[in-house]
Amino acid sequence: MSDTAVQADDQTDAGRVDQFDALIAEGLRIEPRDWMPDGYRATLIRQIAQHAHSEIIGMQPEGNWLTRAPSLRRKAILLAKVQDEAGHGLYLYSAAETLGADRAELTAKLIDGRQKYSSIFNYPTLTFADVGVIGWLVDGAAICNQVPLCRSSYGPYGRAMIRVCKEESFHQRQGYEMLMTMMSGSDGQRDMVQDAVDRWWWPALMMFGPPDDNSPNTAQSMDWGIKRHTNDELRQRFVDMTVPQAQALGVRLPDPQLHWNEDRGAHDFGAPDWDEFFSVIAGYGPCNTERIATRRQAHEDGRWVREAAAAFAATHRESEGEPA
Ligand code: FAQ
Repeated sequence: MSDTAVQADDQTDAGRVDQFDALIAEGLRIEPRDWMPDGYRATLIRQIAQHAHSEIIGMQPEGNWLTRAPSLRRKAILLAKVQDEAGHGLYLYSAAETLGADRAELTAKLIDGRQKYSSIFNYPTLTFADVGVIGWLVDGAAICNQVPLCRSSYGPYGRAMIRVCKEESFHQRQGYEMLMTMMSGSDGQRDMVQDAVDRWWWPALMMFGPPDDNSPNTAQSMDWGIKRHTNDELRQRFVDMTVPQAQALGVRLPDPQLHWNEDRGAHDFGAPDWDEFFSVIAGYGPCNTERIATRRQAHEDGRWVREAAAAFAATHRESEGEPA
């Protein structure tokens, strides 16, 4: 138990709150055994669980192309990337467990539709160019969002994010490199890339969440140091980062309002279709039903593995003389 937690045992509620607030104000980390307000714990469990579910469901759109990758090299890269996403999900479920969440319960909430996962993974991957565009735009947006989360006030979450972000950077580069290759290929390949960019651009902007004036959680999450920037700030950062990359690639971003604003020193850009966003997160996107059905089936198919592992662990404990 940390010193802070030991001290917290002897304190009044007001004293605990003051101590928690002081840690946050000083930019120090909250650790699992430290006292924390119920709302802080619940917010973290919500965000970390949603994030973990996103990584796991996020394996599906690209996983669909593993058997159809155009070369052994592309297949090996994609396999490694999809496996990395599984690893990210597992770190994140572990981080949620440090807050007292039960992993089996989180999975049950995902497959029953009681917890969300990122809207982006409810769109289909129609061609292999989508794999490159997911790496470039989706992993690019994930990096923009997640690098500041490395400084999140909750220790296990921030530390998990450091490794996740390193791997996401590799993912983003492999996507960009694949698109560079396709853009230097045939007209048909260039058209495939442009078509994929046209379909993924707006959903990528939606990954940052609703606009700040319609984001119920942002203000409190920023006060608690869980989030370090608002949704709109990060969306702006992503657009500014991506425009020169699109120019280097030779693709057009599908937004007639997109232009450099000299006064702001940033790009102006159009608004995503927020009705579409809210419909997708309510369960009505193009692939929501399919994604959850696939996850539920995988969970059922893995039941015997979980049962066998639990039985083996119990036998092992018994043979070691530990209570089962
Ligand atoms: N999709 O008040 P806010 C990845 C929900 S990982 C679905 O603004 P908040 C890696 C939100 O939960 C991608 N739901 O909420 C990869 C809240 O729900 P409630 C995932 C969304 O939490 C790449 C409600 O709307 N990344 O891509 C979305 O302050 C390639 C109100 O919103 C993370 O999860 C959305 N886009 O801010 C994997 C990062 N946006 O209250 C495979 C961590 C909002 O009804 C392949 N999360 N909602 O339960 C965050 O930074 C934040 O949670 C936000 C939302 C920014 C996503």
